[in-house]
Amino acid sequence: MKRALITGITGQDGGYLAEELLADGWEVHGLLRRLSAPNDWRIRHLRDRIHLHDGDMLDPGCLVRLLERVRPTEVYNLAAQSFVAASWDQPLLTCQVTGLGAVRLLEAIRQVDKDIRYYQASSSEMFGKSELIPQDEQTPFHPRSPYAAAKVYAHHMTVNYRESFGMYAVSGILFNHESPRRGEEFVTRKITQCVAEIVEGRREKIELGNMSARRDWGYAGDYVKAMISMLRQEDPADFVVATGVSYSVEDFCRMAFEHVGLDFRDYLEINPAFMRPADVPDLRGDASLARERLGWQAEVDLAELIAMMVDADLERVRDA
Ligand code: NAP
Ligand code: F7E
Repeated sequence: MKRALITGITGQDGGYLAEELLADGWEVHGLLRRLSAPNDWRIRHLRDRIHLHDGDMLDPGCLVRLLERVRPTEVYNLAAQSFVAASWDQPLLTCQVTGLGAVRLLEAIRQVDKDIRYYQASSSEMFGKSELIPQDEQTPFHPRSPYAAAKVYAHHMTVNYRESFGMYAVSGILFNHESPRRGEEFVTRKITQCVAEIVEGRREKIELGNMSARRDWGYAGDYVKAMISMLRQEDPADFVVATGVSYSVEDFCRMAFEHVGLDFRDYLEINPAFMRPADVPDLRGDASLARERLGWQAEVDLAELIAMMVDADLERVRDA
């Protein structure tokens, strides 16, 4: 039976991954944590095609019961406190969900059925202050935030469960990937949403922090395909997933404003409140291994991604 369980199904990547698996004939289950108000806007269009189960990455018992009930062949662990900036204010929560959450799930798999294939959502943030550019699977980690440190822990534990217990457990070291479904607190979506509001006369300026940070931004819809492919190999291995091209936050901002015929310098205000205690200066991935072994490569470039995001935000603001 082709049956997958996704944690973090309500997040940006969860919906795209569920769509891909459904299109390939898989039965899709998702872990949904209880909130005081529903947060399912990214998967509402899939609600009658997927199976949702209440639970939380903080609760080991519910993870065991969930695996026993669903009996998946593949588990994608996307659940995390994933906002780097928030991780300095909530370092222990971030460690509990983003770091230990992965180990709770690995333990549950070890207990219920060691043949379940496990995907861990590792992150380019693990390279942090690395001076080696571009980064690949061999580049040493230098995490620069509680979030990144928690991801490094989860990453190493995934490798350990693979090497110690012979489990098919792999990590995708994914560089930044964005989409119209990106959370509004992340810089790309914050910019595209502000552009749309400025165009529609609902806002006068945009406040940002570090404009010089460079990121390798791809499209989330492309990246979930690499996740699936990583779980379908003969032998388990970790892969970097990236476009291989980096741009600064300022570049992103300029291109987003240019898409609607505006000059970002007329609207930008630097606000130190958006600076981080420590930032990651330059991330650019070398995804050669993924290209060779998975046949994967990014399809959408930054200009296309920005157009997609600004246009979607314009539509949303106009409809609001
Ligand atoms: P996201 O939009 O922030 O989604 C995170 C998901 O985790 C949400 O579904 C959230 O549920 C869930 N979650 C948080 N705490 C939980 C808990 N205690 N129990 C159960 N679920 C919980 O993240 P994303 O952008 O889709 O990224 C997916 C994964 O890839 C994350 O692990 C992220 O750290 C990692 N990653 C992302 C990128 C990127 O650029 N997007 C790059 C590398 C790695 P709610 O909806 O209820 O909050
Ligand atoms: O910041 C700078 C900020 O929050 C990017 C997560 O998905 O990708 C994401 O982490 C850069 C940083 O993403 C603002 O200082 C400037 O240098 O969009 P971000 P992130 O920190 O790269 C990785 C791969 C993950 O794994 C994470 O889960 O932009 N920046 N001004 C700003 N950032 C924000 N959020 N807001 C600003 O106003």
